[in-house]
Amino acid sequence: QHPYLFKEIEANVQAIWEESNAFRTENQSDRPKFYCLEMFPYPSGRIHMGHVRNYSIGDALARYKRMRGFNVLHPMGWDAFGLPAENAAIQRNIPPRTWTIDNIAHMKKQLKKLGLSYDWDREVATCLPDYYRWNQWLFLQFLKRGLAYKKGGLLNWCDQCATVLANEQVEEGLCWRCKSPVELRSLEQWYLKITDYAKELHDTLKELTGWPEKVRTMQENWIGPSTGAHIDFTVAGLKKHLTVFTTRPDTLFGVTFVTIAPEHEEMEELLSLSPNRDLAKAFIHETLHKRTTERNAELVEKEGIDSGVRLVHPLTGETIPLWIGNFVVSGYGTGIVMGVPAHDTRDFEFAKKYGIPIKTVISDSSNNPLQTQQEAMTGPGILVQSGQFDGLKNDQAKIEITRYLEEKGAGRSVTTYRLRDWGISRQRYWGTPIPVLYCDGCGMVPVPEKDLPVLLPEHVSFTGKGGSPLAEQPSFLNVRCPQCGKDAKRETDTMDTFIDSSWYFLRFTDPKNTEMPFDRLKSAHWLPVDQYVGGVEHAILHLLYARFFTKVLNDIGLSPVREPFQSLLTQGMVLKDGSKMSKSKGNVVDPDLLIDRYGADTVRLFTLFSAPPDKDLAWDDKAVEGAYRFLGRLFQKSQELLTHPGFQKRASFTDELPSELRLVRTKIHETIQDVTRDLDGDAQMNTAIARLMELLNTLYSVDIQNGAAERSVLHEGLHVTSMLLSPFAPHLSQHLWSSLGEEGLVLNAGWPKIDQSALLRDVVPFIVQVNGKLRATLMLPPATTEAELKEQALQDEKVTRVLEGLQIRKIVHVPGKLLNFVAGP
Ligand code: ANZ
Ligand code: ZN
Repeated sequence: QHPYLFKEIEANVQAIWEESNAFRTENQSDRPKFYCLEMFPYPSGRIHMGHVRNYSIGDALARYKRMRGFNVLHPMGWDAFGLPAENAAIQRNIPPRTWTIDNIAHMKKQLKKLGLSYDWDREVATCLPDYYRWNQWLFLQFLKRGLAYKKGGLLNWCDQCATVLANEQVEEGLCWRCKSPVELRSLEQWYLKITDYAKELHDTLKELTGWPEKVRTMQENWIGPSTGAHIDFTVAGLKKHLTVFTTRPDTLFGVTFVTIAPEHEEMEELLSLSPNRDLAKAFIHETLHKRTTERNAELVEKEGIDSGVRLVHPLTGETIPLWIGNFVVSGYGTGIVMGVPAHDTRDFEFAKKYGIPIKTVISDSSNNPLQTQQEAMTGPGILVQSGQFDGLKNDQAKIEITRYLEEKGAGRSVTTYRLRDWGISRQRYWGTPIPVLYCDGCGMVPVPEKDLPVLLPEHVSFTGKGGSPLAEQPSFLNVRCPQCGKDAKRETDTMDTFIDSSWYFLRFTDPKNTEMPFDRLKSAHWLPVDQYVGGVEHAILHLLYARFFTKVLNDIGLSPVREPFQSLLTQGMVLKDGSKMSKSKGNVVDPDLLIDRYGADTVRLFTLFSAPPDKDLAWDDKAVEGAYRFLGRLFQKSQELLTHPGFQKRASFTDELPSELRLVRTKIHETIQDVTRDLDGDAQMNTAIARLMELLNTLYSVDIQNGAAERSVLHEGLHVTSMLLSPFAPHLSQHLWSSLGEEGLVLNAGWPKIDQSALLRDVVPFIVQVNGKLRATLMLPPATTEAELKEQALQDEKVTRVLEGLQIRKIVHVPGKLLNFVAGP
C-alpha cells in the first residue's frame, strides 16, 4: 500500500513551477498564439466554489492548448474597485485600499494553491493608479470624440448603496447588488454614448458564432432593435417640430393626439406658449414625484394632461393636441408618441379616459368602423379614411406612407434601440476619479493628459451617511484651473467599475506599459481572446460594455479588433441542496477546507468531472470522494510499477505482445484519441475524465509480476495518463511524469501521439467456461470458429486443470463471445 501524499506532491510540484517560471508567457514565439481568459474576480476576501469551477475550466483549456503546441497567454488580475471595500471601511474602520490589498494577497495565495497556470507577471489590479490612470486617459479620449457627456435627468438611485445605478443594474425594481428598492432621483451625471454603437453591437452579434446562442439572444433583446419611422409634427406658433417614433406609420391618419414625456428636454420652451402652463407644470411635478415614490413607472396608472400646445398633422393638416403623459418613457425613441386610440390598446384607454376622439383607419374583414369605439383593433387590415392610401394592406401602407413622408421631408424610416447610454457616474469613493474639473471662468475642463492620474486620496473619512467622501475632502476638491489658473473644483464622481473590466483583456497583453494603456502591436498579436470563460450573469452588462469599448478603441486606432472574444464559455452554477451555493443561503463549501482534506487536484478534478462545463454542477460529497479515490488508485498503481525491482525508465516493447496486452494498448491509444476529441470539440472535460478513469481500470488488469512485457505496457499507460490527465489534475500528473523518468515539465511535453497500429482491434476477448464457471479469457480474432476456439481453450492450462479426470459431455458456443464445456465424471 502506498498512501497518496497529495500535500507533499502538490507542494513539491508547485515549487518546481515557481522555480522554473513555468507559466511565464513571452510575446514573441514561433508557436501560434492562444489567448485563454477567465473573468477576473472581485477581491471579496476568499475564493468560492464558483471561482474554483471557473478557473479550473480555464486552466484545463490553457494547459491543454499549451500541450498542443500553442503559445498560451493565460493571465489573471483583480477587479478591485467597488462598494464592498467601502462598506468594510464603514463597518470595520479599515481603509478600502488596505482591505482590498489584503484580500488580493489572500486570494492570490488560494489561487496558487489550486495550481492554476497563470502568468503572474502580468497581474493587474484595477484599483492601482498604474491601471486606473488609463481609465482616465480613455475617458478623455471618449470626451474628445463626443462619446462622453454630462446630462441631468432622472436616475435610478439605491439608497442602501447611496449611489446611482445603471438601468442594467436594476432588476425588477430592485438593486442588483443589495436587492433593496430603487428610486428615481434627479441628478446630473456622466454618460458614455454606447447608443452610437447600438446598431453595430446588434448587427455583429450574428457573427459571434463561438458564443452560446442564449447569450447572443440576451444581448439581442437587451439592445432591442425596433424598426419604424420618425414623423415630424409642426408646433403651431413655433418654428419647430416635434418628432415621434412609431412602429405603425400605417396608422398615421388615425392620430388624434400626441403625447410627450413629462421630463422631456423641450418642455420648458413648449410650455412657454401654453395657456395651460401652470396646470401642466403642476401635473409634471406631481407625476415625477409619484415616480419616485411608486418607484416603477410601468406600475403607475396611466395619466395625462392637455398641455395646451397644438401641433399640425403632417399629412392632413389637422390640429392635434399635445398631451403630457406619465406612460411615455423619456429615454426611448424620441420621448414623444403619436396617439392612435383606434389601433393601440394603451392609447385607447387613454382616449376613453380623457374623451379624446377615436378614428378608425384600418379595417379588418368585418368592415365595421364602429368596432374600434369598443376596443382597439390592433391586428392587420385594409386602410380606410387615409386619403390616397385607402385600400392598401396595412403592411404595404407602412412602406408607402413612410416613403411619402420622406418625399415631403416630414419623416423617415429608422431603427431605434432600447439600449440607453451608459451612465457611469457613481457618488462613491472607491473607484476611478473622473478626470475633469469645473472652473467658474472656463466651465468644465478636462484634466490635461500629462496631469494623470488624478489620484484617489488615501485618507478620507467615511460617515456611512452616503454621498461621496471625495466631496468632503478639500485637498482633493480644490484645484487650480489648468486653463486660466483660477480656483476650480474637481469632479467628485467616480466611474462605474464596469469600465475597469471593459478593457482589462487588452491591458493583459502589455500590463506594465507606462506610456499607453497597451501597445498596439502587442495587443494585435494577442487579440482576440480565443477562449473566454465566465459566469452567465455577465451575459449582458460586462460583455456588452467590453464589446463597446473594443469598438471605440478600434476606432481610436488602439484595439486591433472590433470584437474582443472569439469564443465564449459560460459555465453553469455550483449548486448545493438544489440551490445556488451562496453566502446568503448558508450553503457554501469552503475550497480551502477541501484542498486541505483532499488536495487541489481532487477539487479541480471533481468540479470538472461532475458536469459538462456549461451545465450546473450539483455538489456531492460522494463525488468528491470518488475523484479523490481515483487519484489515489492512480498513484497506487504507479507505485507498484516504480517499486518493482524490474522497473525500467522508458520501457519499450518486445516485438510480440500477448493478446491481452495488445488490448490494453488499444485502450491506451483509444483514450488518447477520445480525450483529444472531447477537448477539441465542446470542451467536454467531464467525459474526457471519465475515459481516463476507464483507462485506469484497464491498467489495473495488468499484472506486472508476470513479466517485462506487462511492465512495459503499464509504463506506457501511466505515461500517457500523466499527459492526458495533466490539464485536470496537474500536480499528480507532473509527479507521475517525473517518477516515470521524464525530464522537465509535462506541460511542455507536447500531447501524446496515437500509435495507429495499436488502435486496430484485431482480437476480441472470448470467455471460456467449464460448467458455467469462468476459467479463461482468450484474445482471438472475432471470426474464430467453434473448432478453433475449442482447440485454443484446450491448450490453456487454467482450463485443462479443471477438466482433468472429467468427460466433456456437451459444448455450448456463442459465436464471437463464449465457449462453455459441460463436463462430468
Ligand atoms: C403609434 C402607434 C399606433 C403605435 C399603433 C403602436 C401601435 P416598440 O415596439 O417597443 O419599439 N412608443 C414610442 N416611443 C415611446 C416612448 N418613449 N414611451 C412609450 N411608448 C412609446 O414600441 C414602439 C411603439 O411604442 C410606437 O409605435 C409608439 O406607439 C410607442 F396602433 O406609434 B406606436
Ligand atoms: Zn478656468
